[in-house]
Amino acid sequence: MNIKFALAGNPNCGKTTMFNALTGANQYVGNWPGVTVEKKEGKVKGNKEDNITVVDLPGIYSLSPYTLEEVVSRDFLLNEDPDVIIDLVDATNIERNLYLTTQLIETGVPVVIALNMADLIEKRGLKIDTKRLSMVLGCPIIETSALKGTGLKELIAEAVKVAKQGEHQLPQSIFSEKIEKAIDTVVPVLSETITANKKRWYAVKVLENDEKVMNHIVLSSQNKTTIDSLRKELETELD
Ligand SMILES: Nc1nc2c(ncn2[C@@H]2O[C@H](COP(=O)(O)OP(=O)(O)OP(=O)(O)O)[C@@H](O)[C@H]2O)c(=O)[nH]1
Ligand SMILES: [Mg+2]
Repeated sequence: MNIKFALAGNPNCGKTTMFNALTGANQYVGNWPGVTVEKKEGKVKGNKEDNITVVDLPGIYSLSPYTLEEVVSRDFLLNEDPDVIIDLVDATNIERNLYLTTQLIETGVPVVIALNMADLIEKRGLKIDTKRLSMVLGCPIIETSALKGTGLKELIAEAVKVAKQGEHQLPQSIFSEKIEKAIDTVVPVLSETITANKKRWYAVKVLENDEKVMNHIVLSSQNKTTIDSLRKELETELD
């Protein structure tokens, strides 16, 4: 089976180290279309059964489209249909890293978390309750050390399993009842060209009046009015 992984995570969490460990010399370096942000793509070595491509996304703190790196990452995740996002989380900086994780989960692309720098956690005598964290976030977590090469086999096996499952759990309802209701109103007016698993993400962005998303979406004047009044209602709720 042809499988595509996207490696995403904060700057300095170990993506390139992981990318090199997964691909060996089997990699190609170029630029993302139209921008001078480096794009690294390679084939996962040692997996004979499947043809796995892995893409090293630029390091980002969020998916808000303010920096070039964020735009590149967001466009890739939404338009190029990776089968799985491998989200590298620096286990020594877990709180800051999980902010991006929640945004990645919301894209509707299945996420497998690589809890990286596990060697440092062990050295410090700490233990992270990955079982509980995995339950809360609704995605598998594998402890890894990209530097020492540990956990990589398990990570690939888990990500392949998720890719082969095809369908997956949609992002859960996480907002207040009122916001969730607004999302439910927006989802059906979104075009059929947006795949079902990504509709929730687009609906949230429509409600946020995200400029890049609004430029992509065609709405009837009636739907525009409905969405405008939903936004106004939510503004008062969030004030
Ligand atoms: N101890 C330890 N160090 C690691 C691990 N993974 C990566 N590092 C180190 O962390 C530093 C950053 O690693 P990179 O792979 O360059 O991180 P990156 O995510 O590609 O960074 P950007 O491309 O800048 O976003 C390097 O010094 C690595 O050697 C790990 O599992 N354990
Ligand atoms: Mg890097």
